Amino acid sequence: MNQLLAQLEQYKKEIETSIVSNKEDLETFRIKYLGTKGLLKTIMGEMKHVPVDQKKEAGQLLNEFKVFVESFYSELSAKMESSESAIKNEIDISLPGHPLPLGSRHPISIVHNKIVSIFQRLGFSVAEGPEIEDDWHNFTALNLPENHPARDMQDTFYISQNPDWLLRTHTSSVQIREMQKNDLPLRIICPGRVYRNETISARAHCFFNQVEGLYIAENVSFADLKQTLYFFVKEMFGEGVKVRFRPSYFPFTEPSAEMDISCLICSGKGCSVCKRTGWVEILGCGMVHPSVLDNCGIDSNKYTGFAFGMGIERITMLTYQVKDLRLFSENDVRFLKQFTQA
Ligand code: 2NL
Repeated sequence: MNQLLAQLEQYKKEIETSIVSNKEDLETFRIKYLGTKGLLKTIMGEMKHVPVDQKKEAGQLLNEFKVFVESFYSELSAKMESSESAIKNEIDISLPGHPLPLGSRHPISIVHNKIVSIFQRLGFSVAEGPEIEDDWHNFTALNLPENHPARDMQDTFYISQNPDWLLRTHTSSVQIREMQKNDLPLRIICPGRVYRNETISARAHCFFNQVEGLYIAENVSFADLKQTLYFFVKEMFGEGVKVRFRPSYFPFTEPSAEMDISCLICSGKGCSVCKRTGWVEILGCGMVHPSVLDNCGIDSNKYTGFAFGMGIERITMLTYQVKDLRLFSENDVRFLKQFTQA
């Protein structure tokens, strides 16, 4: 019986390694193994020499072998059929496929992702909120007085059905909502689209993207603000870039500052991008005004915080030397396909 088993194993190996590459080979295979004088018939004939007490077991083995040979043959012929029909239809299956045209990421998204990942490494989480806001979250809570020009119809898009509703003019309104949750310390960045009623030009648009940041805890100082923004600039623009702070004014911060970096184009020598000053402004920042904290139910005697805000379009224009911000919203693929994730 072991002898029979070994014999069958050897035949199996032989069958499995047989080369069948065309119709003639296939027919030769069939005759050799399955034909009327083929191997299968021959070894089936051997059954009569098997002693009676072993017939059952031998029969089983031979039957398994038969099933193996037959299914091997039908697989081979099926394969042959499909490649035959491919040839008939003149499909050259060895040719490479048609390339799929791939899109590319929008430059604003590339820069947005980079800014977000830098602040995430410093422990900031991303917060989002509504683009349609009420007057309180967008202006009042931020210490913007009743007669402030930003509140003017000229500068802000109001929703005509309800004079209390408007399109947010900054993502500070998201930070106000986060502060109201009163879960301190708070360390967030708020990226998103904002709207202002500006005449569209190479430098201004009625919608653009912003990233604002906010850190509130006990003993947060202006030194923390500077260190955070130094880190951001080094990661965003590289080690060689210089930074300076200038005093400024915002109703929602005190003290307030604007941050400049040395011009990326002329490295400070003076060119048209930096208007020959060697510096370009990239963001506004400051210590959160105590009234803003109080407006959100945060004890301004216990907590302090810093905040900053920057325009993503502006950073993107500096990074890629884009001269006209309208290109970002025109969806011209000739422009868009030039940007690769750095
Ligand atoms: C700019 C100036 C700034 C803030 C944004 C802020 C937010 C809250 C409280 C206090 Cl909730 N401040 N945001 C602070 C200073 C400057 O943005 O020129 N952005 C493009």
